[in-house]
Amino acid sequence: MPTVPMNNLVKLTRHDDVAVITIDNPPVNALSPGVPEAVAAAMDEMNADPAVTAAVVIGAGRTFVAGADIKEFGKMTSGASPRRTLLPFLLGVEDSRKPVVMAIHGTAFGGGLELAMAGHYRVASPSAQVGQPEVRLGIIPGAGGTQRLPRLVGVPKAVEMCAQGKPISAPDARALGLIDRLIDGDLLSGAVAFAREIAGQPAPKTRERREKLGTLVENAEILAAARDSAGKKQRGMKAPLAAIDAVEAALTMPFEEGCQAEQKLFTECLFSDQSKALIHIFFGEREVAKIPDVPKETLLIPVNRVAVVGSGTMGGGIAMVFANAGIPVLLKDLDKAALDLGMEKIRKNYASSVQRGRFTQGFVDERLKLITPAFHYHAFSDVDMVVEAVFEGMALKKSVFADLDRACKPGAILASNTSTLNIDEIAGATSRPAAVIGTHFFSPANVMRLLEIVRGKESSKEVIATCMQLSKRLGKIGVLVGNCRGFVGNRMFGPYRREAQFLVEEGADVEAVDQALVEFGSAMGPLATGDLAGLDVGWRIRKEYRHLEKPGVRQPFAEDRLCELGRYGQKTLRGWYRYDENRRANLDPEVTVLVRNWSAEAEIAQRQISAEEIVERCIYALVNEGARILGEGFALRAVDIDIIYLNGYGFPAHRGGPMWHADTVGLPKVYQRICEFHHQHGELWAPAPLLQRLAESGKTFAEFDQERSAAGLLERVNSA
Ligand code: 3H9
Repeated sequence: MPTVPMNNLVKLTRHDDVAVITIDNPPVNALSPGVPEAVAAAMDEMNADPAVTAAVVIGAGRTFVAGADIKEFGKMTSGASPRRTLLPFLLGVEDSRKPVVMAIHGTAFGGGLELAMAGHYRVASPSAQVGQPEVRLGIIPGAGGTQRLPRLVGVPKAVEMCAQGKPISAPDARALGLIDRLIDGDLLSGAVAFAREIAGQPAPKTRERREKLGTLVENAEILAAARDSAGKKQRGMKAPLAAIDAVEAALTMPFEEGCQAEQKLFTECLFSDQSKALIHIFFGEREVAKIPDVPKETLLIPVNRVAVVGSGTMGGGIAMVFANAGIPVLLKDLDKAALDLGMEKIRKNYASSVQRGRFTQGFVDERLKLITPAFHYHAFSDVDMVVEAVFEGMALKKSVFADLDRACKPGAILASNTSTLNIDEIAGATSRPAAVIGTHFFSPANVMRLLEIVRGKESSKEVIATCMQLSKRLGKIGVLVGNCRGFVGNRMFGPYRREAQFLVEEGADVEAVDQALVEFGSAMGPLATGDLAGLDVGWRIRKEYRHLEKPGVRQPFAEDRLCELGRYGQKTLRGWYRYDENRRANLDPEVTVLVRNWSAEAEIAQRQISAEEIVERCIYALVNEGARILGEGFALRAVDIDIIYLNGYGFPAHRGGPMWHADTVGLPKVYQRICEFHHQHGELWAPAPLLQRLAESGKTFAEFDQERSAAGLLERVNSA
């Protein structure tokens, strides 16, 4: 079996009469520069070799080709490298005189699936996945995917896959005709055997097939429904609509023209701010896992059994998160009544997941078996980790941690779900502060992807590394943050919601404030969010910390006053809005009158406020506090803040997070507006020193991250 390396990324091997072309570009065999060229050269060589009857293309390592090289896109849009098109390369593959079998394991995503579809046959391991996830990067398939996929699976499925970006399993792809055969066992031998079976037969070219396409009229309803759904579910995003337009082109144009139409749409998307933002998020989600002083090799603590203290909404949700990941969990509360209530809520939650088709009844039954109620700490002696989720109060948390210190085995991780309290003070209640860490889940814990991992002064590297790794196992995205009040997410959320209240107190309508932020792309407006979370939560915290407020500095009052009237939000069916029994929000004219009266008493001048100002006031409040947090070292990188806001606070992904958004607007402009707000509204708007420094030196937050990372200046996050 002679092997000829085409270059260091691709090799050609002969298995008797079958040529095997192996792409070896770790970690995911992306189509980086050099790969297409070498595959094309290998293809020429095997076509010229009379002893070869067919070829197999396969990926080395853990996957087939997971797509084009995403790193190249940034270089192309910044002009650092020329734009490369893969179309001619794929036409060449399809025009091979000898049949080409694509052998898929792991993932054939994006350009990977486009390559596979240019082959004449596709075989796959049953565990493989295929998809066109480009819309998640703000682009569309750009190498003929929108033209070849509908030819293989029909327009309805192609539209769904290209516009929503969700992958499908190999067995589903087999059922759709996208995969020709599933191969159990060794993929390469199965693919070579398959190649021998089809050798000598006419090789079908995907681009020449039309039998599944149908006509524009036949597909009109599907296309209209897809556009409608994209408008609602991917609100504000351009790529899904472009993907639908491109698939439509497959119906109205010959293949080559369809590809040109796709290219045009692809390029428009690639050069858009949305795509730059989403690519920033793609790399950001991987970057946050990298903690400079906690190397990859750090020993992990095995977590096979856990306990959760407190069976309220958060505790119950956290228990479900562990159970969903297959980890047995003890759920502790003070007495049977509290636990029964907690377990009942968990059952209800699961039942509604079954109803919505998210889980099967069988899955839920298994998960429920993993949750064991407990009344005493003595059941905790063999757990590897405890997450405390009791009521938010320092005295109570300290007493729980003192109990945990007595009950848990040495080496167990003691985590607190506190959202505001000082993790070092909590750790001080134990004899093992190195084992103590914050794991701040977001509500509802079983749904929200974010996990803020709060590093205490003494949290050990093993405990940090384990929690970061555990977040993945739990289906969460873990971001390490420093120990300051509110940590990163909630510390920024304070000024954001403060501004929303100020705006209403200055004359903006409640609905106008929420609507402006929804138009900006947020999942929900800030006032409606307050109603959902419960206005009383912030009210209680503000009462506790009132002594810390600086005299003479303006504070919002509207929510405190609403709470005084018993308007806590959705839970009392009254808050900023009035709610019906199905918790549907309606405007409440009473609130408008109340706020107008309170503002008159406080002598706050009323004025018309534009949607633009509403967005600037709320979003720049986030940016300014984010810059302060970054400057103080409580977040490692600006991108960490972006990832927190996207996954925990419904910030629109296509704007890349608050810090990236500020970069996109331009820091000098953001800084100037903040200075104006400072002048108009006082000290709360004092610009963060880091923001001022970057704006004045013409730098961005992204450059700040890059420069510090390159200079090895990323340090551990601070602990107050
Ligand atoms: C496209 O194909 C457009 C086409 O239409 C052609 C147009 C002309 N490029 O996620 P992981 C890196 S667009 C470069 O942790 P996992 C990643 O950054 C593309 N790098 O592993 C990470 O680096 P690091 C369409 C990539 O096992 C490392 O690989 N394709 C790429 O959890 C490991 O990644 C996609 O959108 C890439 N394409 O998941 C697929 N992919 O170690 C995107 C990954 O330095 N990729 N890296 O942090 C994925 O969804 C996942 O990476 C995958 C593996 C499921 C493949």
